Amino acid sequence: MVFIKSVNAKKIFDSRKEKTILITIKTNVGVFSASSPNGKSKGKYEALPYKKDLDYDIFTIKKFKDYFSDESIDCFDDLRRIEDIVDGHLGANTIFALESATLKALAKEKKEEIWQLINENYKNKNLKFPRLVGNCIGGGKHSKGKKPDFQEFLLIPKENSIFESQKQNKKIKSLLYDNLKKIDRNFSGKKNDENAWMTSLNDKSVLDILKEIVNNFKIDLGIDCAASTFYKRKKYHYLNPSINRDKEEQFNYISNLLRNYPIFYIEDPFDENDFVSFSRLLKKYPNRLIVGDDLTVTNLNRLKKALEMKSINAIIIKPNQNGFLSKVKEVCDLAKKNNIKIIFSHRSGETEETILADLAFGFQADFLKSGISGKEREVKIKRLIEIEKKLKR
Ligand code: 2PG
Ligand code: MG
Repeated sequence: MVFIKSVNAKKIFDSRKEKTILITIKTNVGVFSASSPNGKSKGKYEALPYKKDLDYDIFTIKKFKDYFSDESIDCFDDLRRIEDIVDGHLGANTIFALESATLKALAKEKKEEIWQLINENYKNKNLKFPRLVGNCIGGGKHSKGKKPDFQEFLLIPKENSIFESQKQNKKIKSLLYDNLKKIDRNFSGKKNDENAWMTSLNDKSVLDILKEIVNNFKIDLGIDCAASTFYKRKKYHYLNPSINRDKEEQFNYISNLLRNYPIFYIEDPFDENDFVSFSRLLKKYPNRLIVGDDLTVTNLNRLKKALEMKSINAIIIKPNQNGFLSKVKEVCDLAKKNNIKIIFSHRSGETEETILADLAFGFQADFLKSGISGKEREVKIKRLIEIEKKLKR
């Protein structure tokens, strides 16, 4: 049983040097901290990170100290007791960090790993590891200058272990450095918010390079278009000023890309309100992963709508898009019941928090999207490798 005796909160900086929250709780089993990341290409329907702002949440959470200490937490579902106290008073980043710190305390008290707390039924089952999804080249809101319109070009290794998958992703990422150097006259070796290469090439030229990679390595290819970030006034505004696509033109453009390139995974190809275009695409390409992120924002009602409309066959789970881990669980459960693949994901502004790996494994996600390099991304992958090693022993 865990009792929270006191709670403290402070500002720390994420990988983009933006402020975020770190929460520290004192409990009967020790002191535990956890932090939350920050997104940049945020979905319109995400929960707000803070009730008013970060300072307000830091001030407010301390006031709940005496209420927390009345509650005992003995299993994952008991997190609801904390949620009942903070609901309506704090933002999603604050709640996620608080619940994460509480899970760390509970793991310690039970002498278990965090992932083992998530679903008791998984304990004796044949557990699978998520496949890595690593951002190798980036554009959109995460990059600067002349750049691809799409936000992320993703490598998804087919290796059998996380260790080998990460090795593969690193190898290909450094190979891409050489390729970009040859092809992109403006390439200077700079990295973007998620430590992916910044290039002045356009989307198709990047895909041409990656097509070769897919031919030569055991790897699948993905893209995150983050299309809501450039959809305004009923048009998709591409960086080339002569290209503005309306809904139908965007649908045809994306369809052609899927026809001409070996794209296994495509995230947010359309605006976050356009469930219809998503479902048209899924109908046309049922064997590709049509992934909702800004569309579904780790929200049960948005997922229900996507299911009704048959818009997606895969969903991004970002715990801080929601905040409440009990609700994250509901979203995962409903997705699984409907054969929707689950991708746990980092944010573009990350901290050195590793709990994402435990959550991904605990919820038996199909994929973990956590970049390729940069310490904030690598600690999560290393944590997954650690779990892998422990289970093999
Ligand atoms: C995304 C994410 C993470 P952000 O769109 O999938 O890669 O970006 O955290 O900026 O929302
Ligand atoms: Mg996304």
